[in-house]
Parts: sequence; C-alpha cells; structure tokens
Amino acid sequence: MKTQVCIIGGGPSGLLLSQLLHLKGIDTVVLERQSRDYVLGRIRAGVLEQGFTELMREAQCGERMDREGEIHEGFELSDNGVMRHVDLEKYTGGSTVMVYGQTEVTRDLYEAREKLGGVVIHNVEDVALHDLNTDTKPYVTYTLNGEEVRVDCDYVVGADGYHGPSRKAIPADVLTEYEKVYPFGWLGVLSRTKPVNPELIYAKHDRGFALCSLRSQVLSRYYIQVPLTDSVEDWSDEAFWDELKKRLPEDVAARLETGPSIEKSIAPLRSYVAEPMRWGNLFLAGDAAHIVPPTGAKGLNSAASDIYYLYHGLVAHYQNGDDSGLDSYSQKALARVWKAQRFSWWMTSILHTFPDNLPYDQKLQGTDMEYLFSSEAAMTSLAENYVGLPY
Ligand code: FAS
Ligand code: PHB
Repeated sequence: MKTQVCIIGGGPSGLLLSQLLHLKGIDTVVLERQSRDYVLGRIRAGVLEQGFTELMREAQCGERMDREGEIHEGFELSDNGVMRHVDLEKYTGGSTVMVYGQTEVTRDLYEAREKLGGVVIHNVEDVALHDLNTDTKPYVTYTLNGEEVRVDCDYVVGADGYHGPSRKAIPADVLTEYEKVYPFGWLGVLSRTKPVNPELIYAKHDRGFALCSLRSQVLSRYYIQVPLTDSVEDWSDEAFWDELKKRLPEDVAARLETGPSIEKSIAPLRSYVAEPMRWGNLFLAGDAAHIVPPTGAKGLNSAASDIYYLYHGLVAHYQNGDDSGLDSYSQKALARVWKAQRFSWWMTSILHTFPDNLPYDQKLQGTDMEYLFSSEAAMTSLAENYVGLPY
C-alpha cells in the first residue's frame, strides 16, 4: 500500500489530521489498533478551546458541535464551600470555551472520514515503523487478520497516544523525557442526570478535589480526587455521590441530582513531555508526545495545536515545496505544549490535597486562591490560559 502520510492512531489527533489533509488533496492512511466502537467507548475530555473548535469547522466537522455543544463564558471555583465565578469572557476580552465531549468529537471525525472515503483501518496489530531517519522513504508494517501489510509513505505521524509504538521508535539517545506523577487519581462518573450547575465547578476542599462538568443538559460528568490505592470497585455509586456532596458548597450539594453511573473509571494524573516531537520523517502529535493532568482541560486541546502546526507544515511541503513548517514543528509545538503543561500543573497544584503537603504548602494554596480573586492580572492569566493561548 502507498500513501503520502501514514498516521498511527485513530483517536482525535489522527482523525483530525487525516481529515484536514484530505481536504487539501493530501493522501493519508490511519492505522488504529482498536475497533471504532472501542475508541468511541472511551469517556475523556469535555472542554474545547476556540482553536480546537475552529479546526473542527475547517475540517468540515463542526456542524453537530455547533448545534449541540455549549458555549461557556466562565466557570466556578469553590474553596471549601465558598464559590466564586471566573469570568473568562471578561478577562480575555471575549473568549469562551465549548463544552462538547471528546466522544462526540471523535464520532464526528469518524463520520466525516467515512463521508470522504478516508482510509481508517481498525484492529491492526504489530504496527512497526521502519526507515524513519534514513535516505530512503519510511514505511510502516502491521498485521490484519494474520496477514502482514506494508505501507510505503513520505511521512509517518505518531498519533498513537502514550502507549503507542511511535515515540518508542525514537532512539533513547535522541529522546528526552520529562515526567511528574501526582500522588492521586480522578474517579470519574458519567450519569444521565441534569447537571448540578450551568457552568463547570472546580472545587478545592480539605477532603480532596471535585469537579462538576457535563456533556449535555441530560448527561453529567463528575470527578473526585481519590488516592492511587483506590480502585473503582471501592466506590459504589452511593459512596461516590456522598463524597462529592461533601466537597461541594452546601446549596450545590442540596440540588445535586444523583443517579446510576453509566461509566465509572479512575484515571491516574501525570505530567509528561517527550522531546523532540520529530525524528527524521516521524512526527509525534497529541498524547504520543505529552500528557497533562486533566485539571486544566489541556490534554485534547494540546493535541489540537500539534495538529494545527503539522497540518500547515505538511500542506506547505506538498503544495509549495516549503519545508519550514515541518522543520520548525517540534520547536513550535513544544513551546505551546510546555505552557499547557505549566498551567495544568498549576491548576492541579492549587486545587488538590497533597498527602505530603506541609501546613506551609497548604497556606500557599489558600493564598494562591485569594490572590486570584484580588488581582486582575492573576485572573487574566488564569482566564487566558484556560480559554487557550494562541497557536
Ligand atoms: P488518544 O490516546 O486519544 O488516541 C490514540 C489512539 O492510538 C487510540 O485510539 C489507540 O487505540 C491508538 N493506538 C495506540 N497504540 C496503537 C498501535 N500500536 N497501533 C495502532 N493504534 C494504536 N483530556 C482533557 O482535556 N480532559 C479530560 O478530562 C481528559 N480525561 C482523560 C482521561 C483518560 C483516562 C485519558 C487516558 C486521557 C484523558 N484526557 C483528557 C486526555 C485525552 O483527552 C487526550 O488528550 C486525547 O485523547 C489525545 O488524543 P490523541 O492524541 O488522539 O490520543
Ligand atoms: C470533563 O468534562 O471531562 C472535564 C472538564 C474539564 C476538565 C477536565 C475534565 O478540566
């Protein structure tokens, strides 16, 4: 099989890039390890930056998002029951975020690929990357139903997430990895209940962090911080709702509509960056290159800016023979990735309880919250990072 760009990974990064390139006449093949239903069954991100929504519209995938997604002009920050509003629109001069689940984003992308006849091959196994940094062109091999297939291409894009093979194809003496593991995870619940609040509530509490989010007016998404030693089996629905209520302001807890969980999972929190994001004719994008704790809603949104840079670099290469975008991809993508890393670390640091925190550290957390609400500059910094820094 021959193509121009072989993309490993049929998550949002891989699908969005393949759709954008297709519309520019650039041929791609997407190789995905799982079935489409499995990919769509993963419940992940919920908040989209404007940069992401604009890319989705450019990819001709924004129609349902604009119809069903919710524009949010701010969110609430609660500190041990005292809730205060963060006015994103005011502090950014008009920017907002879109609340629309990653599952729906991925569904829209799959349907768009199908409509254009895009090549997305599911259930592939044994994906291996070859000749990434030689004078010859790269190729990728995989097996499907026991048969080995070879894909000859100009470029390989590793959009295969943290556990995929692409990053591992970069020699250890070339790759530098930066990691920070947090001593807790997020227990998330999806429930067919009316969201407790029109906007998201990020709740700092001595018992631990909690987040009230949503997917629609009839589908709510909630999280509570839990120790890494916990497992989903430790948490009945009733126990989850009781603990969530304890971490929310009393009036919010009183109006919380509870119901059976239709999805319940624990995600560990980690900050991770791999550099460089290019090696020869291999480009890494999204979770294949970086991971953030979900506190700042930057995981999916960092993937979007990678895709933006890579998309424009590949179009310039194929349409004008201009390689400047590809040559600067890693440096440009990482510059924005690290700012998202910083913001995600900062939001996580001020909102969660850390088992080893000293009383001094706890005082600093409280001071950070007070400084936010006493300084236009501090609030502007929070708001501009949350809505998404420029690409
Ligand atoms: P993905 O991991 O989504 O997709 C990679 C794809 O590559 C997968 O479909 C995988 O099956 C495939 N793949 C892997 N190995 C392969 C192989 N060998 N061959 C072929 N295909 C292979 N972000 C937020 O902003 N907010 C959140 O609340 C949030 N919650 C999250 C919860 C969890 C449990 C996880 C893991 C992530 C969460 N994220 C969240 C981050 C998440 O949204 C990612 O940023 C987003 O999925 C990135 O998309 P991709 O880069 O496409 O990676
Ligand atoms: C979600 O709705 O899943 C969500 C929203 C905001 C975050 C993290 C997760 O910061």
